[in-house]
This record gives sequence, C-alpha cells and structure tokens, in this order.
Amino acid sequence: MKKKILAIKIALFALAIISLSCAEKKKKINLVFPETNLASENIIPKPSKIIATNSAFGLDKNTVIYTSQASNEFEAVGQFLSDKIEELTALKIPVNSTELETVDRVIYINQSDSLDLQVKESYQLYISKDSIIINSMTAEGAFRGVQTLRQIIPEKSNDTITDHAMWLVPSGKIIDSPNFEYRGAMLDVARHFFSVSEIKKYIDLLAYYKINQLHLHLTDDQGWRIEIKSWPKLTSVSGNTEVGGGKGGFYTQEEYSEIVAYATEHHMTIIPEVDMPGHTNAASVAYPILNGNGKTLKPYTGTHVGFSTFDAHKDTVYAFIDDVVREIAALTPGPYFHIGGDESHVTKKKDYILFVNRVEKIVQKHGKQMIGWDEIMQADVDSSSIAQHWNTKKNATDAAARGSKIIMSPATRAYLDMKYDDASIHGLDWAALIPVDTAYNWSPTTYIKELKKEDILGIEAPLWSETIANMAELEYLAFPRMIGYAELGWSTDENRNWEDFKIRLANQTPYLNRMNVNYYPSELIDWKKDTTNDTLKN
Ligand code: TNX
Repeated sequence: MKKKILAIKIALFALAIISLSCAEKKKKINLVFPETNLASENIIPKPSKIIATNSAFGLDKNTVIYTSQASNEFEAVGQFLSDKIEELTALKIPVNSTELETVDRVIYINQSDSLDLQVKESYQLYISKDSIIINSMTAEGAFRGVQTLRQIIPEKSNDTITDHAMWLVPSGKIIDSPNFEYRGAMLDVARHFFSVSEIKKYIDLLAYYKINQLHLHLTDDQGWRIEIKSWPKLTSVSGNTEVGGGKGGFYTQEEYSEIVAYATEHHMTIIPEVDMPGHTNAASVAYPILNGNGKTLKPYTGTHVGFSTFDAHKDTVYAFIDDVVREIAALTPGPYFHIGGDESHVTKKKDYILFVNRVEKIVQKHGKQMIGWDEIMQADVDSSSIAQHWNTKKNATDAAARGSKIIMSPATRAYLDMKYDDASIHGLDWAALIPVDTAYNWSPTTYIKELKKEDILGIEAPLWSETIANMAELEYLAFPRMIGYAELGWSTDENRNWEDFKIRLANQTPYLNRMNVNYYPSELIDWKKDTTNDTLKN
C-alpha cells in the first residue's frame, strides 16, 4: 500500500516537472478565464457536495490523460473518457502517452485508498486551472466520476482565450457517493424484441446518468429471447413470435455475451430474467412437457397475462430449469439471477411455493443470488434472496421481516411503460398515469413507511414493451423519466428537489439531441433550446 502511494507520488511529481518544463519552454502565458460556477452546472444525478472556485480548466489539444497504474481497469476508464471527449469536441486526448512534448494540462485518474472513498462507487473530482484529478478507490468509482466530468464539459468551445479552441470546465471540487448501491433499469425484450445495438444505445444513455444495473426480461408468454444450447427449440420455435405478430428475434449466446461485455465496460451489471412459473407460454409451446395448465398451447401474440404455468410437480421441469440457469449463469458475471415469479394466476398457491423453493436452490447451486418479483416472498425463500417490489406492499414488508433486501419498483411511480398523460401515444395506464414530476417526486426510502433504509437495496425502473416496438418508442417512454429515476437512486432525499431538478433536466437537450434520443417533450419542463447545430442549419 505504501509502495503504491509512493508510485503515485512519483508519477505526479514527474508530471508536474514535465508540465512545468513545457510551460517554461513556451513562456507560460497566464490564461484569463471568464467566471464560472461549478455549483450551478446541470449535473444529474445531483452530487453530494459541490464547491465552486469560479475559474476554469481549459480542455484543449494540449491536454493529456494519465491514469493510476493500479490496474488496467483505470486505464480503460481513461480511454473511455478520451473517446467521449473526442465524440464531443473532436479532440484526441492521449492516455498514458510517453509522447510528452506539448503537455499543458493533465487529467489524472487516480486510485486512492483514502478513508473518504471506502464506498466503491464514491469519487472526488478536483478541477483547477492546470489539472483535473479524479480520486476513487475503484475503477467503478472513477467511471462514475468520469460521467460527472462529461456533464460539465461544455458543448461549445471558447475560441477567444488563446489561439486555439478550448472547452472551459468550471473549477472547484465535487465529493460524491451513491445513496443506493443498486440503481437499475429493466427492459422487456420478450413482448417486443430489441437488437444488440439498440441495447447498447440504451446502456450508453443509462451509464451517463450512473445507472449500474440493467435487468433484461428475456422470456415471457410471447417469446423466448436467449439461446439455450441444451433446449434449442426455445429459440428456433419461440424466438420467432412477439406481441402484434412481428418476427421477434433472440440473442445467440455470443450476442448475449457481447451485451454483457458492453455493460461491463460501462461498469453495469446485466441481470438476466427467466420469468416462471407463469409467463411461460412460449417455453411450453416449444416443449409441451413443461406445461402445467392442462391445455394445448399455441403461440401467443396478445397482451393478456396470468394464463400460463409450468408444471411444478415434474422432474423434467426442474431438469429444464437447471439447464437454463446453468447456461445463462455461465455467461453472466454479475451476482444475480432473476426468476420472475409474478402473476402466476393459474398456479395453485401450494405449487407456487414448492416451485419457488426448488428454483431458489437451483439458482444458488449455479452460484447466483435470486431476485424475484415481490410474490416470491410467499415462498420460504432465503434471506439472501431479493424481492423486487412492484405491487403488493405486504410482500415487501414480509421480505424485510425475514431479512431479505428489496428493490423498489412500485408500478404507480416507477413503471416506465405507464403513459405520461392522456395524450401519450405509447404506454399503458393500468397502474397510473405518470407525468415527469410524479415519476420524480417520491422517495424509495419512505415510499413504504414500514421499511427501513437498510431494507432497501435500491431502485429499478421497468420498461415493459407491450406497446413499444422500436428504439424511438422505447426512448419516448424511458426519457426523460429514466433520468429522474437515476437521481432517485443516486442522490439523497435531502439533496433532491423538483424545482432544481427540472432546470437541470431542461438542460439535458444538447446531450439528448446529440445522442438522437426521441424523448417525450413534456410541457412540465421548460426545455432548453438547443443551439449546438444552429450554424449547420443556417
Ligand atoms: C405487469 S409487473 C407485469 C408484466 C406486464 C406489466 C405491464 C409484473 C411483474 N408483471 O407482465 O408487462 O404489468 O405494465
């Protein structure tokens, strides 16, 4: 540990010498910056603490990135930052380059074991005229800090400070830490299929707002979306259907791994869900032996729920589940496996309990922690299993009573598939209409007052896809509400305020437009007119 600190000090010292000597060579010109205010930047989620020092760091062609050599992961975070800076500014900022001729300013991404950084996603961001330093214990923390930095690099350069373009990053200090360790989004790829590249775009957008979990609802009555080599008809038969009669689709194991790898680069965990014992029409169409509702099943492309079930008494069913969990778990580095468990209306209660108890053992055997929709708390699940609260309060309080953690996804507040208002062109309304302010104005900590903060693992916003069939429609429902859920997961209640959030949200337009996001332009928000491309349009 001491050695590491020494190495960092030496590296920093060397950098200081190099930058000084360069500056000397060029006869250091003292740049004059306009006054800035870091505290009024439009950062989402709101950081724990911001102290502005009213000057600026001039990001330009003579800036370099250095990263702690503690692990390759830090260098990868540095490269990520460099790539994102290039997308925004077209500057090519070298990472850990030994080509140091023209260094003027340094962005240093530093591993630190400081006591203030013991939460793995915590980071500190120090911005001064000559350097930006991101301190964090883990690469994950550095990655979160990088998102904050991206959000305060202006879209436009200032070309009057010096003889070349400079992007003025407001100076000061940010100390930041997440309120919840689990900050998730769910995407239903079963009702309608979404391609690998669409999921990657969703990951890009989610990571920018520090979401760290992506739950994929991979199976449902209407389709099965992941290749299982030991049961090939799941995809060859049931991969080809979806709501409304479209062609469906599925991920090969390679494609699923590509999603997982992309998520990992964004410090995001993929949580696979195989929904059972209900929501299993598609699986039973491929393999009728699994079916437990006594009827002959046909492919289903409607939107009703609650009519299908696996047979909880057949060994073949558990052998099947063992294969499915084994194959998916082997491709999934994250700790969780989601078994669904919702709306099993045609499964007898005693069968449901037997089923969940047995499936929990299978999930654990394959090294994963079980998550299920809140109904699973009717079974005798282990305290290590997690309840995702969507509907029934008693299931959530029962979970807490037995020591299980809870993910908060109350349908009336956190369901991205609910319409915003009566005019919404996509979405359902069975739980509620959820305008942008209603989506933001609640607290995952106090929503169920019987729960304690420690009972809650975090928050997740599910996007069911009965009414959305492509990326533009997905974006319409997810944005801007998802940005608010990101803040609900990261920032404390004391640090959140609708009036303040609303202004920061209004200022996301340059980013959302640059990313070509079809967000819903809610009238509750005074959207900033995006002038980034004006010169191009004229
Ligand atoms: C309920 S929420 C469901 C889903 C539907 C959703 C539509 C939950 C655990 N089950 O099967 O897609 O409503 O809003």
